[in-house]
Amino acid sequence: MARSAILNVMVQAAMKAGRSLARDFGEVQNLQVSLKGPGDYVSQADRKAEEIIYTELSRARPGYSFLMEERGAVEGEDDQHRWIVDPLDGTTNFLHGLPIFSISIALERQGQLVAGVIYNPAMDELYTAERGGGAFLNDRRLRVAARSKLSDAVIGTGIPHLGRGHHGNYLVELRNVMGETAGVRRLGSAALDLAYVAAGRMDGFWEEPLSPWDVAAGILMIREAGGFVSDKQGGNNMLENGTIVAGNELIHRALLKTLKKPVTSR
Ligand code: 2AM
Ligand code: CA
Repeated sequence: MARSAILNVMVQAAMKAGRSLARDFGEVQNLQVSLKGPGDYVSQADRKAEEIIYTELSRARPGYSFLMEERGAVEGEDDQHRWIVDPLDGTTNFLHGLPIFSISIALERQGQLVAGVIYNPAMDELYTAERGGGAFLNDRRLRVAARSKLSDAVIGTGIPHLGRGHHGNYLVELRNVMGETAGVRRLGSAALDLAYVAAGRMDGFWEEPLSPWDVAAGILMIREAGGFVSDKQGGNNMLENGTIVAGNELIHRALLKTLKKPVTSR
């Protein structure tokens, strides 16, 4: 599989930051982190990874703009290009020694997503996609799952937690989805969830509220794997309104419909 120069830059940045995260994750797992400061330790790991990505990307493409989870928006001279970066998606998992976390890097050109990388350093799984060039897990071409019925589908989601999201509304959605599907999974890294939908490991996904860096690379990944992604209204404003629904064409449509239902009695 031949990668473009720009995708290679993104892969190098993700792998380098991934090595740093993997080292820090080892410390968390070995309980070297004092009980008092695991949160601080993880924030440091997060910031270190972001610094590596920022340095690598700005060295390779000086002037491109950034939107990063920790640093926020950094305007470059080149406003046609913007990196959208989450240096550690799945922070809670990382903190708890659960090896389900990822680095997500997307590139926008004139407002359009053109390249994406999602890397899970704990499993050494590298997902890449380029607009028009398909999506890959390491060297293997990806295709979304072909299941056509919601009743056969495994659907990923994110459950809102303390201080975040509308818990009552979410429970109505969950109740409806759990009643119509083969199972619901909650992994804790939205970027990785979307990569799993692209890889056909899960048939669909929905979550809110999410930030642009959680989903930018995953949106391209799924579309390049032949899948469908929209916001909860069925529009294309996932980065703006923070809602996302994904799957193959049929599952995506069915999921959108199920999420709009009022509470069912069953
Ligand atoms: P994080 O690990 O980078 O915080 C889990 O359901 C998903 O939601 C993860 O991708 C997580 O990203 C993201 N998330 C956690 N808190 C969030 C917040 N306050 N706003 C948006 N996304 C959040
Ligand atoms: Ca995130």
